Amino acid sequence: MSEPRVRFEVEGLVATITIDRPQALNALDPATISELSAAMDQLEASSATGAILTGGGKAFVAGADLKVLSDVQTADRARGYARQGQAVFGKISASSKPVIACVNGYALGGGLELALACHFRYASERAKLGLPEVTLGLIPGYGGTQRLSRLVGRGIATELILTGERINAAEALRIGLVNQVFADKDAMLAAAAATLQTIGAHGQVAVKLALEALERGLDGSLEHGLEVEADLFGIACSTKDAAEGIQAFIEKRPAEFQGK
Ligand code: DAK
Repeated sequence: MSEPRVRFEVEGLVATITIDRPQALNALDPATISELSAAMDQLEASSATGAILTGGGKAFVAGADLKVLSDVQTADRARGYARQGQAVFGKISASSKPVIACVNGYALGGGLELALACHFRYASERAKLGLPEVTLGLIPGYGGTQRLSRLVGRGIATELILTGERINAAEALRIGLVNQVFADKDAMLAAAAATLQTIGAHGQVAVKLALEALERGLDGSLEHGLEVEADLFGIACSTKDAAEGIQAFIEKRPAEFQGK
């Protein structure tokens, strides 16, 4: 049996998913993508309330596995490969538990697209991010054209996609591609774990509904988004957690949420 390419670990409320194929800078081959899919299923089933997604060794993910892609010669097979990745990345972005990408090094092509599928991103100062597909005669195939432009705006996304240039962590922070930058990987992982602990202490039904509102509401008109938000707000208001949260505020005590 081959070595696992993705590790899934849980400590307290926080799961860590590590893409661990350092000899190929964690490039995404079909086996890695399917292990990533299984790790997301483990996250949903686990007691963890959120996950860190990071890379083993010096890279986050240096892209789709170009050695595998070099064998994908027909449009149909390429499309199948794209759909496999898109399905797993979609699973991450639609996850009911927050996933923070911790970008510890190269996040190129499919690697940046993977980080974009996460709910938000932290970076270490060593991070290098870019979508170099056009330099290979390709275009992003795992959602990069769509998710990057929705996150940083069409103009900046177009420039990054058409030039294929890599940007550093400071520039990624400036354009809003990552939320925070840390001196090194350990500091980044500790901060991400602390963020997930903070989120994990809140009412988990509310966290799930907020993620759902963001996921379902942002893709259409503002009117559509507001309708989605109102529907989910209605559900949140009728939970025991909401009753407890409001009562705890009135009684000036910490809330004891039960996730119901
Ligand atoms: N695929 C396969 N192997 C890779 C790889 C990749 N993306 N990136 C690195 N490696 C391997 C290298 O081949 C090398 O293996 P050996 O030669 O030692 O066997 C090992 O990892 C270490 O890499 P380097 O020796 O090159 O390390 P350096 O530190 O010198 O350079 C680098 C790091 C990240 C600058 C360099 O490795 C590099 O330029 N890597 C390629 C980056 C890249 O262009 N990535 C692809 C982006 S395009 C699609 C779906 C998605 C996509 C396309 C189509 N369809 C559904 C059809 C997405 C495409 C992309 O991701």
